[in-house]
Amino acid sequence: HAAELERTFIAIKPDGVQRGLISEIISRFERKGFKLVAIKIMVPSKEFAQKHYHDLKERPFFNGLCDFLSSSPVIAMVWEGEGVIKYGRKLIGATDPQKSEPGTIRGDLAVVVGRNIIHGSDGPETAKDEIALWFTPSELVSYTSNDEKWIYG
Ligand code: DGT
Ligand code: DGI
Repeated sequence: HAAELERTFIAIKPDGVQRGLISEIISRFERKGFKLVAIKIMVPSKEFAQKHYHDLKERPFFNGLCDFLSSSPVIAMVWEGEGVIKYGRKLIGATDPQKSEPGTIRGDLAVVVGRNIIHGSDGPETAKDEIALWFTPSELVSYTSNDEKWIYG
């Protein structure tokens, strides 16, 4: 059984990188059984951040949010696996860390909504758009991992 080719965009935001949480966050996706198919570190420009968050452009915190995302390095990733879009959001937890359950990334590692350390696509359409915004097709690496038969049976 080959894993369905579902992919999601995950970013560790400047606060997560600066706080030394890169390996902690990657571990949680890795140990679950999801597969990393693209990764890079970059400082997005403000214009790029505005594109990423275009859905929020009417919100009062849009400008501060885009300034923040472009203020320091971000780890951009694509993760693959069955149900990874929806379950990735579950691993991440609620947008507001005050409301995220313990055991989730934001619940365990963040305190306020403006510094919630991680982004994850919220559905199949945004996953497709965000992957296309952050990565070129050749940066996405398709491969079989040895564990797959033990993860999927
Ligand atoms: P910073 O340091 O860039 O995070 O800036 P802050 O801490 O002043 O606030 P930020 O960036 O989260 O939000 C920018 C502005 O938007 C800030 O003046 C407060 C306002 N704001 C944030 N969230 C909300 C909200 O949910 N409703 C309203 N009405 N205003 C909000
Ligand atoms: O997909 P999420 O990151 O969970 O949530 P979202 O797409 O609704 O919002 C994107 C980011 O915007 C979120 O990670 C943090 C920020 N944000 C959302 N709601 C608020 C907010 N920031 C502030 N300051 N106030 C908010 O109410």
